[in-house]
Amino acid sequence: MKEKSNVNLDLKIFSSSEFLLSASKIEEMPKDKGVEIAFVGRSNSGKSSSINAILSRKSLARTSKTPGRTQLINVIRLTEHLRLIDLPGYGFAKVKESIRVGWERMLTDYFIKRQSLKLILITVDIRRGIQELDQVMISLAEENGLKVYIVFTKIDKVSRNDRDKCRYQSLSLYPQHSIFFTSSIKNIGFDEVKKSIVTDLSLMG
Ligand SMILES: Nc1nc2c(ncn2[C@@H]2O[C@H](COP(=O)(O)OP(=O)(O)OP(=O)(O)O)[C@@H](O)[C@H]2O)c(=O)[nH]1
Ligand SMILES: [Mg+2]
Repeated sequence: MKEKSNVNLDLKIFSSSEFLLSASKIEEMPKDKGVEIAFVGRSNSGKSSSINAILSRKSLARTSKTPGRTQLINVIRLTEHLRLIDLPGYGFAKVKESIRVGWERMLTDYFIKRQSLKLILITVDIRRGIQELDQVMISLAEENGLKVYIVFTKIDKVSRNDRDKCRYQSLSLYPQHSIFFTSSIKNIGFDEVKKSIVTDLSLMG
């Protein structure tokens, strides 16, 4: 069992945030205390944009049109006990094999070893749906006792029908996990994400 942590909780936790550091490996991260919430997902799936939307910041987490931009673990501090983590994306084909394997190993290591990690938000570009690597990550999270949110991004790009297809895919694969439909461009869906985070953190004690 991962240890419990004290976090003072309401929606105000999202109102003041600061960029803490970028780490190239887990050893460079802050002390493994308190609670971490990590954003994982394919390159370009909208992790950094989702973090900015949740924090109502324009560019605290750096976004990019070039997939694979976030190559470091970016750590954002919300409170003394609570951090958001912007992880490098996986599945970017154009990255050198050796680098890609290194990142994937680092992600695996982080999931397994990090005591403060309690919740992961998997961002899924709604135009792509949940793919094999996403499923690998979700399984890894489950095996390590982490709570999982499936966050579909870029819903401004698809019809309601396409959105429903993803809902069914998600419900049939993962009926146990919460799903969210978001657009950072139109600022849709993030209030629900924030409320769930607050509720789940409260339940963790
Ligand atoms: N239309 C639309 N575009 C979005 C949305 N969210 C992100 N994008 C765009 O998608 C691209 C990638 O967004 P990022 O937030 O940088 O994605 P990321 O997952 O952090 O990418 P990496 O760090 O490279 O893994 C950028 O061009 C964003 O502007 C959205 O809700 N709607
Ligand atoms: Mg990013």
